[in-house]
Amino acid sequence: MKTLTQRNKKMALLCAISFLNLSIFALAGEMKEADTTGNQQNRIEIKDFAFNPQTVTVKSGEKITWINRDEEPHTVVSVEKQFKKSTALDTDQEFTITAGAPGTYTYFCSVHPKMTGTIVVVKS
Ligand SMILES: [Cu+2]
Repeated sequence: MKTLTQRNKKMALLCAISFLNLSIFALAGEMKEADTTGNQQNRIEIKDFAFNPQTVTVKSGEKITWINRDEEPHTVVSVEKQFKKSTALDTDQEFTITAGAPGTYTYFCSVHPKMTGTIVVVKS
């Protein structure tokens, strides 16, 4: 009878520990997920001489990041001079801006002017 009680106590302890572990895992998972969605929302990939996605909608004050996945250098230049032009981006190099006032803005690559994209900024 004594051994059985001890065993029960041990089981209860084990249960408590695994429950605690699960909660920590769940919490860490949620935080990680929130992080990645926040970052990837406003990411524009430059690939095969095109901006992907070509149009992004962001809230005023949010960041937008371009990353060059081509072997060729590309730039990001605002037609309306909404933001300072990027340097020539090498492969895997990133360029980040912060969206300003609401409006529709177009940009292009000064090396390949046929490459264009649009940023729609809405109120935050
Ligand atoms: Cu280009």
